[in-house]
Amino acid sequence: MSIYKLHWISGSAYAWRVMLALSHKNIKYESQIIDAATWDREASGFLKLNPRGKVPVLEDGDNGLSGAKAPRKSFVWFY
Ligand SMILES: N[C@@H](CCC(=O)N[C@@H](CS)C(=O)NCC(=O)O)C(=O)O
Repeated sequence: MSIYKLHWISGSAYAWRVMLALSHKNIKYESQIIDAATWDREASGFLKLNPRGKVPVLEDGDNGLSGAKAPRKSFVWFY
């Protein structure tokens, strides 16, 4: 089971960048696709993960790394 969960919306190039990095490092993750048309950030609790309300967010259980660059930089260090 993966410790990572990627929150993303369809068509997000920012999310693709994180997906490519995960794939390149052969890191397994759970995919949490969000329907951008009906997405209620407050109701879903998403703002607790990223107060900016944007995707992608990579959740590792305790933390949420938001943005396209932060997760990729972390992977370079940890993997
Ligand atoms: N600079 C951010 C940009 C993130 C961003 O703009 N994400 C878009 C999807 S591509 C988003 O969450 N849009 C939803 C919204 O703004 O309501 C990053 O690097 O991740």
